[in-house]
Amino acid sequence: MTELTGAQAAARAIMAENVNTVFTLADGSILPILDGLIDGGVNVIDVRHEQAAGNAADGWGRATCTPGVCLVAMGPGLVNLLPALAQAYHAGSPVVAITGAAPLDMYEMDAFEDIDAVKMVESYTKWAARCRTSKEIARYVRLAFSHAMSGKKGPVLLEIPKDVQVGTCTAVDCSPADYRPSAGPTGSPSAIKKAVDLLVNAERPVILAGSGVYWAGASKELVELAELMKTPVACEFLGLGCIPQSHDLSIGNAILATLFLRQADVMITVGARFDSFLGFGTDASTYAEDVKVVHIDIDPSVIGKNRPVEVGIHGDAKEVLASMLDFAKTSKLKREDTSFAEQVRAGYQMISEGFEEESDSDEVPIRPHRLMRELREFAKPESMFVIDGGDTTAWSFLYLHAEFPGQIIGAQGPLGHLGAGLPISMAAKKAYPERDVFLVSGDGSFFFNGVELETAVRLNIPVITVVCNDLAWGLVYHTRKIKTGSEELARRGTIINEHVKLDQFAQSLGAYGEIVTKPEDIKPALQRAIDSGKPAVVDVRISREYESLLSQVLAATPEG
Ligand SMILES: Cc1ncc(C[n+]2csc(CCOP(=O)(O)OP(=O)(O)O)c2C)c(N)n1
Ligand SMILES: [Mg+2]
Repeated sequence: MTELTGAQAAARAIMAENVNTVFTLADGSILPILDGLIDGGVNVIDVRHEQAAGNAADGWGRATCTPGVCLVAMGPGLVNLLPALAQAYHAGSPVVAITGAAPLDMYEMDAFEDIDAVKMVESYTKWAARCRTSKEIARYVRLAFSHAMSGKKGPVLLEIPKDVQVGTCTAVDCSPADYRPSAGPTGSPSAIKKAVDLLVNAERPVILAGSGVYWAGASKELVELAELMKTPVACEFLGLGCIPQSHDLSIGNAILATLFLRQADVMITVGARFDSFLGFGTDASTYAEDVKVVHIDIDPSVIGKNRPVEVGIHGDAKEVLASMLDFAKTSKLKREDTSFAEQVRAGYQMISEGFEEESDSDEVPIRPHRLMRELREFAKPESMFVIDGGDTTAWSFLYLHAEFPGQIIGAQGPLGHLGAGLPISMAAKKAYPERDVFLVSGDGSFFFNGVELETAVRLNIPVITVVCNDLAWGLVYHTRKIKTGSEELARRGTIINEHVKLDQFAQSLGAYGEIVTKPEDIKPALQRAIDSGKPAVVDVRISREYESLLSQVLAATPEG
């Protein structure tokens, strides 16, 4: 048997998970593991802030549906990681975070930089543990990956004290197939039958597909079921693109689709939570009072949580949708009536055309609608978009289209935490180097992690950042303006220094940078950014005149 250090055993167990890229901000407390990974040929992306390491690991998880790994310094490094763990936790993204700790015999002795890591991350991880002996390390690493990937995915933390890393053990190699289930829960057959019966007998059915469809890789089953049952599909978060937006049965983003949800008599909600974006499932302006809801989710705790359901199915979206299809096909059940689907799609197209008209503007400063359209027209079919910001997110979801799963990643996810855009884009570009990856970011959001351009330049990760620059925390500004009618009040705490030049900021870090002020210059500037072969920032100056739909919705809520 081969004798190894604990750190080498950790590296081997991580590599056994097919991890080829990790994100880190290192110190001595984790360097032995990093050494093991580097010696094993793993790509190490070393960033400028631990939050970015965590956000990038989350981005890797979201872009690839495989675990994103980050290693951060003990104590203060882990403190900086916390927002990224919270973000990944809400997004259900599989992040395996590893940190060091003071030697075990200094435990609770006020060792320098030592904190109670497990306790600190408890609320924002699915699982967190300290590994106490070198021989247990590989087992703990496997446990960490299993927890991150099982059921509803999410972040985990493994703390490995330095003496445990440098101690020795013997190698016991396993592959994930040895310790992970090959499929998720399938859902109860009687519930599946009930769900299909409801769907087939519905007059106005709608499917609401959330991130759970994406995580389960269930896009094919979703589209097939929708086609068999002539049922329109609205998507939210990572569900977007699980049915191509150009498909005749797509009615786009769930938030816009609320207009159509109201007409539904049966709603199949799969892999989505009835949270505030979905009016908690009860909002009278969004849902008919007597709509029958089938709720399918990998997390049984969300079923029936905010609204009663007709049928609740605990299961993996792919397994359940496949079983629904099987049952429908073997029982020769399908819907023939296409009239509701056609009517709803026509309504969706009419709304979309309205937005297109609004983007037909030569105004300077550039109208945000126009910027979004230019960007959509410029991008290639396989390009990916990562979106970060307030109004910027709202405009992006209106104008950018997802034709495949994961084409648009909303960096904030359900937590709404701004600033993860650049690290997530870097991870997406590392995962798909052949694709153009555009970060579409608000100016405010870009500032949180903009310094990671240094990482992108140093490690040659040519992400193209398009800053929708209104020199403001635009969403906060607009919401206040709508609420108070006062420009003076709206400006309080929301305006950014007009001397800011993000082209120069980018250039100072070795990236390509340009400022664009006229709409006709957007596409040529994007082309120059790509041709530079470098990470790039195209700082597009947009008008602050226009209120996004999101600001209007928020202004009507008490918390807005
Ligand atoms: C980390 C974090 N801090 C604050 C907020 C509150 N917030 C939501 S939207 C927004 C403004 C975003 O400004 P910007 O990125 O410039 O995008 P814009 O709305 O101008 O398009 C703020 C501050 C948040 N969601 N996350
Ligand atoms: Mg802004």
